[in-house]
Amino acid sequence: MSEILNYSVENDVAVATIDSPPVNALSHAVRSAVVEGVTRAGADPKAKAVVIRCGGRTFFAGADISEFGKEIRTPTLHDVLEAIEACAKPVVAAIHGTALGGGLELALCCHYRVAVPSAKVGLPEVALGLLPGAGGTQRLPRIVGAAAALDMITSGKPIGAQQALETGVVDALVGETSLRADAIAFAQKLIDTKAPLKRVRDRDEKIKADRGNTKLFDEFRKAHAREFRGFKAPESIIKCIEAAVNLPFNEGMKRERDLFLELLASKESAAQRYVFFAERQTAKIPDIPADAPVRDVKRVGVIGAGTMGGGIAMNFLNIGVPVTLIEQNEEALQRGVSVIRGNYETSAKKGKIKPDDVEKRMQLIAPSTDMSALAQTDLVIEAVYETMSIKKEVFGKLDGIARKGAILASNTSYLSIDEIAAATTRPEDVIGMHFFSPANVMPLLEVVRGRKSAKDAVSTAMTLAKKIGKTAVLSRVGPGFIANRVMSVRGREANAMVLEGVSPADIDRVIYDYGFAMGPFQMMDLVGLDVIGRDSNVKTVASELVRAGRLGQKKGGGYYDYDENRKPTGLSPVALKIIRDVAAERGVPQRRADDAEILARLLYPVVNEGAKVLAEGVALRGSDIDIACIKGYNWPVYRGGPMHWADAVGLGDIVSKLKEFEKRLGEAFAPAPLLEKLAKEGGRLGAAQGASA
Ligand code: 3H9
Repeated sequence: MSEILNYSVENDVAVATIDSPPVNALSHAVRSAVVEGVTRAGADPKAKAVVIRCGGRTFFAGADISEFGKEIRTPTLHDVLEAIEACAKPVVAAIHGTALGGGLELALCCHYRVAVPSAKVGLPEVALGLLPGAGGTQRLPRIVGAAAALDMITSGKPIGAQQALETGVVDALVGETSLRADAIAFAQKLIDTKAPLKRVRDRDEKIKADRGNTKLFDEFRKAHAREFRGFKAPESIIKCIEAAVNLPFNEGMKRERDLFLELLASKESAAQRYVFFAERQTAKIPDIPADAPVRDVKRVGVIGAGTMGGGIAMNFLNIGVPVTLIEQNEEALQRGVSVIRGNYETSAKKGKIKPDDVEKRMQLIAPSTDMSALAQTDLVIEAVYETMSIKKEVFGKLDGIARKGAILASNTSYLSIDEIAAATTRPEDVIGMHFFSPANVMPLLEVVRGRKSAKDAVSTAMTLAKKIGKTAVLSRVGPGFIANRVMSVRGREANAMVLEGVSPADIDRVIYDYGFAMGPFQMMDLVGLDVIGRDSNVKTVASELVRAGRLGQKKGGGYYDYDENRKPTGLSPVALKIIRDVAAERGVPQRRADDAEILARLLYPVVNEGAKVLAEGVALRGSDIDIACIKGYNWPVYRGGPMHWADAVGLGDIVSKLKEFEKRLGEAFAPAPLLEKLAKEGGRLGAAQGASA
């Protein structure tokens, strides 16, 4: 018998329990164990019904993603599902944790499903650039109808057990702590009442009404066009659900199979599967084990109640952690507090939080203009002006106030944590916690480990990040850390190209077509040109635009002109003249660039900078750089981030193009030694490790 299968019979009910940590993914071993359990129960004269359940923290979490792209050994998932559906005795799925993807598809092949109230079920394949390829697109619509299936499968969002019960995805909810016994009792009742073997494939009452209804699908496509842009899987999912509604079951299954295989072979899915594992890697720090001790953080202090500080504070208020919020004067403090309130009120209006959550969260703020109020906090995050002397002063003061063992974090986006730490007598307690704007929304947190940062200070920040719903990426000290550093070269090249005569609109279009939400000039107009060029004394296009009263969308337009609804009406002739004037003054040679050239010029230097960040040991691994760019800069996830994308393009091609740029434009383009080395050896940036710091 399979080692991961536990088989027993109780009161006429066979119970097949599969236990394959951590999440019972349907690997070859798990598939074999399920088939063995069902086959044995089918042939067992003592068993009149079968319960399939899992040990550990969850029901099957889906197909084993690490097997994709390799040869799939039999029994395949389809073999497993056939064995279950064809079983002559009623089969009951007993669900706890999350029944996801192939896990839910397996449950949908059982004749009945029961779940504990805390369980969740869903088909999240879309997040991997895939579609449910084991009948999910054909069976789910037969239970919930086409419209609900479209929502569930294209969003990938799981639903709770109660909703699953209401929609008929599960047949009954059972006791939270008595799943096994209750599932057996449920199966016994099926035996006693001679209940039929219900097969989802035979049902059509929920899809009949939509047969031939093309409007439903066309409207769905239209409503989600923006959200689905660039992704392949959502359209394939829609086609499968159309097939479920309009074709006989077996033909629908064939359609699903064909489209699944097409997606599986796509670059987009390869990138999204890479991201799935890369995201989980970021939490792993070679010299700090996952179960390393963390410090207790019951109250957080935030210094600075501006946009950044306020956003940072909200992260903690959202999870019920009280925040002491510090500002220099009462007016700034009150302004900061009322911005937070305004944000919560907007969320409540939109139904994102409950109305009484606004007060609950606001009451967790202790505003103060006196830094000594920070004596009660366990973690202080400083978010003041980005000047080293100011930071040092703040940390020096904090050193005299904070309790022993409190973590002192800076939200600096490019200054040295080591230098800041040196302003205290406890550099081991000092780290960087770099949030991305807006800090309450963007999912990235760069945790910066200084030379002297204590391991438990680092692990506390990594753990806290997860609690506030962020993905933490660990960075060593270095200018701009990871995401800002690698992405800043894209901005540098965009500005340079514009001076060479390339239209900002062409640059924005190329970047948009690549998959970013907007191009760099659209972004600058949105953020405000006064904000972007604030610290610069150099005459730039941005500084001249500001001088001409063009601050961006908010005032006068920027690179683009805008109508009264802030819709762009085209590139501004004023901006174009400023560009020409600055270029002439600097004597910049004019050249043309096609779309491929624009893309290479903007993004190959990002790849190159990533290789430098790795070689310097600032990032732990290439995949961390990808996650930082995806989570911090909305790099399109289906490209996999700059490192994975570069691997897909071919490192050799990137090196030769960079050399061409180097010859033409200077040594800033010289390929990083690590990039050249990997290109020569056939290595991959996405799999590369950072130098040990
Ligand atoms: C599918 O089903 C296709 C079918 O339709 C058709 C096939 C023909 N495979 O997330 P965690 C690993 S596609 C392999 O930290 P949590 C994960 O890498 C699949 N490995 O835990 C990690 O490893 P490590 C559709 C998997 O408690 C460890 O398990 N299903 C898989 O925070 C713990 O994971 C999905 O997309 C997998 N399927 O969350 C569900 N899942 O420790 C994907 C996890 O070495 N999984 N691992 O880093 C999840 O969403 C979460 O893991 C889950 C648990 C919610 C289950």
